[in-house]
Amino acid sequence: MSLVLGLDSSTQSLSAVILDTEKGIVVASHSINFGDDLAHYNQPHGYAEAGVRGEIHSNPLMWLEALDLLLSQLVRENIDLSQIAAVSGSGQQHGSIYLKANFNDALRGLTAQSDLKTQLANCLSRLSSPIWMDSSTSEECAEIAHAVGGNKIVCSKSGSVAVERFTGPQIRKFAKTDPDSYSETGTIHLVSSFFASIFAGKTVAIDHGDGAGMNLMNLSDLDWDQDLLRATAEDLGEKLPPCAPSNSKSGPISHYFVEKYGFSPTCETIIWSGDNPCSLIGMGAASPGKVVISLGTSDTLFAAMPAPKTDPNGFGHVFGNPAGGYMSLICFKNGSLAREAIKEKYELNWDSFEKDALSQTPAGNNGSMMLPFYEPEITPAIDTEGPIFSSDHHYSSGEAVRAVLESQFLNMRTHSDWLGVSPSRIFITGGASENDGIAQVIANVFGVPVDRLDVPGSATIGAGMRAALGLGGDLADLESKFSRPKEGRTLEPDPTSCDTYNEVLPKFKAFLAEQFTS
Ligand code: XUL
Repeated sequence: MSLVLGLDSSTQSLSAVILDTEKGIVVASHSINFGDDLAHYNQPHGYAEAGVRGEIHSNPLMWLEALDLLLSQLVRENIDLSQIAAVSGSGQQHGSIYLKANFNDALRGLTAQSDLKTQLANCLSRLSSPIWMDSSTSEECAEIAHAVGGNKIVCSKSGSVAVERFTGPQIRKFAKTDPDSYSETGTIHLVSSFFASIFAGKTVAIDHGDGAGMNLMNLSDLDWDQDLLRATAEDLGEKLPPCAPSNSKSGPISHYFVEKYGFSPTCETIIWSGDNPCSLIGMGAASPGKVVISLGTSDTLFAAMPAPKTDPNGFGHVFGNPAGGYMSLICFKNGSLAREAIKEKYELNWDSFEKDALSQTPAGNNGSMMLPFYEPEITPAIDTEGPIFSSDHHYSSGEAVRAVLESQFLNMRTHSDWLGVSPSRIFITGGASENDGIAQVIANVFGVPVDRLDVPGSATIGAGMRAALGLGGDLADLESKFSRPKEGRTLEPDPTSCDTYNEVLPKFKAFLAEQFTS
């Protein structure tokens, strides 16, 4: 059998691809959009902004219902799941699910006569899951850092300073604000290890890629750090699954999926990883040398690293590379959030965003800039009331579109300097990467050619490739089949625009710095 299934549970959707690893083709792909397909959860973008301190949570039952819906739709489309040899997946990073001690028994006792949501609802010790967009834990970050002797130590141990969206500070806040439910919690899972456990029918490990996004794992031995555990919450070590390499097998698929959807009982499950680590694999960037920009709900810039190197400014992160070694990652919260806000405000669609708006204005936008921070930004950490424009004249649609894109990528260039890599090409992925106008601004701001992959959804493809790697597949072979740049779609930088951006960069940095001093 040469078929593998890769899933991606992201902020707004749950997606699947089936890869034929011998022929090198994508056999099937399918996606459930939480807002459109599961509108009854009232989370149109996959989360609710409920709290007073910037809390952003999702309903884990919605994720479970999405999984049953996705698989039943694949079966309805006559996709034969019995031919799948292995399954793995990718999850939005940092999000956490809190489960009572009955979770394992409930997984073992699942029956195909009912669904996951109904059978697992009673296992939740916390009804909602904080996700990566939640920025409500500044207090807890400060407490964790103080307890271990400062953020320098948190960073040297875990690869990141204490970060609001990371799972450790989120767990601390839960333990402080709802101690009874915290003590009722038997296991805390990441989105990735939660889904992986459901497929395996038992609690499985957290991989080194996603585990590093918790402020709890020590990068030197890739295991939970006792000081960080103690600084975070009582008895935390007992509530976390073990850490394990990303290609670990977790046994044959749960009988639930065999009986309900026709999977083979010999189908192997491989533990899941985070969406960015999976994307690193999908983009063919697992070995140092390639820089990837992913344009999603958040924008991220990441690259494989031979040895961990931490960001002196505290914004970047070091995660485990699913292929072994490390990866760096910088996350910008206002990615598609900001692009969509401008698109809506000027009543554009993606075509007119590029053709009628962006093309009306020159590189550098005649000096009109903006800080496109519709939500509190994390790189740099700035809690604005909304976007800030450098000029108070009314921005035309062309000026606004150019301002949002230029500022996003100038901000990215500014905050990726510490990596010390001068890429000779940049590989881009994510929904917005299909837009040539956006891709061309990246090529011009960074001054290098920009390539895109032949297949959409690098995290989902990467998850499928990881399923194959877990079965002993060869990374170079898989990359040659699934991580090829799309032919004829390379965008070359325009030298005049590159010169303009080199001149604009110090002005953008000064504009950004003003916000911290005003
Ligand atoms: C990475 C991060 C986001 C999420 C989005 O640190 O917070 O990219 O992984 O799914």
